[in-house]
Formats: sequence, structure tokens, C-alpha cells
Amino acid sequence: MSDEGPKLVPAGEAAPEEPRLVAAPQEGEPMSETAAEIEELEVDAPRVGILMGSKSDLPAMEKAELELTERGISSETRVMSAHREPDIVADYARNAKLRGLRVIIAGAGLSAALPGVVAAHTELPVIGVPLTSRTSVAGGLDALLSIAQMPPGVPVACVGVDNARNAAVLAARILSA
Ligand code: RP5
Repeated sequence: MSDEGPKLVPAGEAAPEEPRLVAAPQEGEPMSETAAEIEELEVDAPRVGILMGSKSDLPAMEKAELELTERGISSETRVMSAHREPDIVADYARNAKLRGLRVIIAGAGLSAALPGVVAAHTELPVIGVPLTSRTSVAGGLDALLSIAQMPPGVPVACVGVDNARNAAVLAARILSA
């Protein structure tokens, strides 16, 4: 609204139209690019991304999905390896926030780079789940140290070995904080 007060309009002339403060297009008007993008966003987009480095991690990681489902928290589950598919992991992490995800849970075994690589490409909180696998050493201590020993400035929260359920509980607490 102008602070100059109402404008005088000479008799017989139509009053100038006030600018409309309406973001949405009127019927028949073309939709702006931004409005179209917003409309395309899924209303029930997943809040938590559950990632794992291999299909062999699924028996341990599905406990995270189960826990989130029981709590009514939407999630999506993806298999992608930081070592075997580094570009896919980077793309996923870079787009995660824009897609509406709020927390990422990432489980991996052995050298377990997945949680750290995801954290390098997103500012979302990342919870790492160290996993045992056929060739683990020291009962999964290899993965535990790989996930927990991140350099300063790139944090990854780390739950216990094979404890994907705790990762989901922590994700729920982050979402409700
Ligand atoms: C890691 O290597 C995976 O997270 C998995 O725990 C481990 C073994 O993977 P596979 O050889 O079973 O595919 O990257």
C-alpha cells in the first residue's frame, strides 16, 4: 500500500488499478516457473532418507524403516555405495534438502564411507549405522571407527554396531526438536 494517501482521479476517468498482492495466477493466466515447481513437490515427501552401501545391508537397515513407520514418519530407502557409485551418492545428498528430506540415516560396513560422504554433500543431519558384514574385522569395529572418526566440521552421528533402530529413534527426536 502507498503511504501517499488516496490519489484524486478526475471525473470521467477510470481509477488506476491497485497492484495485486496475489502470488497465485488467476484463472487463464500462465503459471510462473516457481509456482509450477512448488505445485510439483509431493505433499507427503519423505522426511527421512535411509541409505545403505549394499543390498546385503538390508536385513539390518530395514529395522530403521520399521521404527519410522511405527512412529508415522515417512521415509525412503535406497541402496547406493560411496565407493562403487560415488556420483549417485553425491547427487542424492546434494538434492536431499530440496526434496524435503530432513534427516539422513546411512548404514555401511567395512570401511563404511557412505555416511561421511553424504555429510560432505549436505547440511542435513546424518546418522551413521556401522554394520557387520561377511568380511568385517573386530565385530564391526572397522565400520564403527570409519563412521565416528570424521574430521572437524563434517559431523556424522554414530549409533552402535547394527543398531539401525536407534538411528531411527534419533531421527525421530531430531524431527521433533
Ligand atoms: C560395504 O561393504 C557395504 O555397506 C557392505 O556392508 C559391505 C559389503 O558389501 P557387499 O560386498 O555385500 O556388496 O560397502
